[in-house]
Amino acid sequence: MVQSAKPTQPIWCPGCGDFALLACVKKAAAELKIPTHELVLVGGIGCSGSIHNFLEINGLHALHGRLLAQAVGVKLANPNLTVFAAGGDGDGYAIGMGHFMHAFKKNVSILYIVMNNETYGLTKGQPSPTSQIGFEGNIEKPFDAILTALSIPAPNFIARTFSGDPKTLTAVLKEALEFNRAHRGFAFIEDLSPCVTYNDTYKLWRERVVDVSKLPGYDASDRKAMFRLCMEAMDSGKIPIGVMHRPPEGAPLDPALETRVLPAGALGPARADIEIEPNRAAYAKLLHSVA
Ligand SMILES: Cc1ncc(C[n+]2csc(CCOP(=O)(O)OP(=O)(O)O)c2C)c(N)n1
Ligand code: SF4
Ligand SMILES: [Mg+2]
Repeated sequence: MVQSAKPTQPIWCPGCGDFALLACVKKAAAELKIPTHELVLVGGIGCSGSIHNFLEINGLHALHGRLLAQAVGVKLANPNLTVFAAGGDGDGYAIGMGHFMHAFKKNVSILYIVMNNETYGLTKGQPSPTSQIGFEGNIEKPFDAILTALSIPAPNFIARTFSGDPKTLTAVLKEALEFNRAHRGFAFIEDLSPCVTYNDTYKLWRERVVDVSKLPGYDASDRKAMFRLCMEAMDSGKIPIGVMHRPPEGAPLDPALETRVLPAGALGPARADIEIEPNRAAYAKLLHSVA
């Protein structure tokens, strides 16, 4: 159900990494001066997915793993809105994996944020697709969302951030939102957001994160080189963070989906004139076509 509500107090555990992301989203939207009524956040199911309740924003609570389909629908209905989808690693990389892959291909100008804590926090700490071997009996190697995103050849914005570094997180959020607002396509940010109750990774991640932009050979427009750079960092026990892909400025791009399916300058179906009288002939034609 869509709500444009007054924010409530977060119900997260004290110290949860999601608090940092919440604060940075507020800061990024405020610094970009995006009017509140133009912001929509579609939340997944999980601790992370309740984030829209704590923001002054139009919010929609999606089904588990289905938030991207709903966020894409919102954007196509009204392309002038700034649309976020936000949820957890379980939501996005387990039940929602099919939608995850296709979102990159579709290339709609929305920002998808995954708060990755390597566990199902809300349901009390079971292993998720990103859990390390040995966590709660997990015997599978963790999935890496950045490598998967880099392997899909579409002109998306791709980044990983860490809730322990709010300055960079805010800067990356602002860049992603500006990318969306210029109708340049899909933006994905995986935020490393520790679950202090069931999988407290703050210390470990602080020791292991490495800023990719400081590595020799960094070029965010070169997918192949970035894939190698990330793999090499991971092989040496590091977790690469930073902007992993941004299409080169001014390069010919596959246009974002909303600019391909809607006429130029269209307000979108949500703002179309649906008055009966001026549209009577069009409605009659439509009714005949389905009779
Ligand atoms: C269709 C469906 N299957 C399973 C669940 C149970 N469930 C609720 S949240 C969740 C996973 C939460 O983990 P994650 O998405 O990583 O979010 P977090 O709580 O860690 O932020 C699951 C399996 C559900 N609500 N709906
Ligand atoms: S259970 Fe974990 S993810 Fe959920 S609010 Fe608490 S610390 Fe955050
Ligand atoms: Mg999780």
